Amino acid sequence: MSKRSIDASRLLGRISELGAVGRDSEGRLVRLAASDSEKLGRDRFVSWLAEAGLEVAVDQIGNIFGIWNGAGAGEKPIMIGSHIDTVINAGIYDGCYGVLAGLEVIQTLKSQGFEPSRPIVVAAFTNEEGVRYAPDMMGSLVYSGGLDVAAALETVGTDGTVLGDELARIGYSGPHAPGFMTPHTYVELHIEQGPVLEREGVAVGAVQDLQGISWQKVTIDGDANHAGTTPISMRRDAGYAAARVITFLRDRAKASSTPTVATVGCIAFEPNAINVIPSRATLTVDLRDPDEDRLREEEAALAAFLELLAADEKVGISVERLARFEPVKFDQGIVRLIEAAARDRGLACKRMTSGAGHDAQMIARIAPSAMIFVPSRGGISHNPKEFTAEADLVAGANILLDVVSGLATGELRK
Ligand code: HGY
Ligand code: MN
Ligand code: MN
Repeated sequence: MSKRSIDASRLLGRISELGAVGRDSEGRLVRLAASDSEKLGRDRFVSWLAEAGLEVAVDQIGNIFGIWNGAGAGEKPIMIGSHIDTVINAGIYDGCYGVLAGLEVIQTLKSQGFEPSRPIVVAAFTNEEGVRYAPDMMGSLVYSGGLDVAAALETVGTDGTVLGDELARIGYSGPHAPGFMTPHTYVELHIEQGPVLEREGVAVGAVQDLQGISWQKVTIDGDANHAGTTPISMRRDAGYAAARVITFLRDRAKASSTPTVATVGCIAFEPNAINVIPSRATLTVDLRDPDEDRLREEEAALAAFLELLAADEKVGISVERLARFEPVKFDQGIVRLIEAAARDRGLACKRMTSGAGHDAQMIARIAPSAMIFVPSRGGISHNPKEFTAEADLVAGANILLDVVSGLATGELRK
């Protein structure tokens, strides 16, 4: 029997169509969680769900679900999906590819008269990126019971807005309680966002685990003073202290023999004037490692360094925890299904660890979960240059199609 295949032009057309939604005045893709531009993306996705004849459900944290009840109504659903919120000046594939491929898989199966033994649901989780409201993967974290929905809705964003107010304002404060459907299984298709698959010429990644994530906000308080008249020895320079934090983190990560990564993605000075020694610096620290003990070591090393730095530079330093997720192992059975599906299609497949955070790491708390990766050109992501070749996008969606239909009927060997 010839292999089913998704409708490539419908999927590719929707990826580029959604990629055009929510661009700012400079043409950058910026669909931050619960913003007006994200609402445009949400509305477009919901219109496609309705076109596909799916039941649309929205929960209290704004997670959107397209539900195909089919024959197995009442059974735990197979859930597929990702997110459609983006970072600032994003590429068009991160998250959106997995959501749209999930919808495409359902539409393909429906159109071919496939009778699933259980409902199949496509999900778009709220605030996966965490750029406007921390932590990231918030919608799936709440859905899986890792964060109380009321607390999440009270989150104050980097712009001073409150998430719950924004979701209500854009019309996505839904009635369903997060977790209202416990998935039978969850499979997330995503671009790799790293260099491995392309470098090794492998078409499919069977993601078996995901590294730990630690987000902190560091505030350094010194004294504003005159840039011209203040001797170096008399300075309490918050800006210089912040620079020492950045170089400390890079030097440690570079010297490490493990895959530890450290990033300072945001930094701000006060009063931020060319001739005033900064009185305050605020910066964010993103630490990641696949090994929990190593991640703890890195957090402890940073804390010890900040103590020394405060004394050395005569500044005050405070730290606020923004997110902390331990490494996650995915379901080996689903990983084997992904490998079997790749093998059956003659595609090379490699087991991998995910460097990026994903909704799958949260849904793994309530259901067997795993991920499928496809190659990213140059390993680039969170950047408008993010790109995956059409053939790879279609191949990944067909692997998702095979895994889902296998899970829905038990066809695929584990
Ligand atoms: O931070 C991450 O890894 C994801 O893009 N939210
Ligand atoms: Mn993503
Ligand atoms: Mn991302």
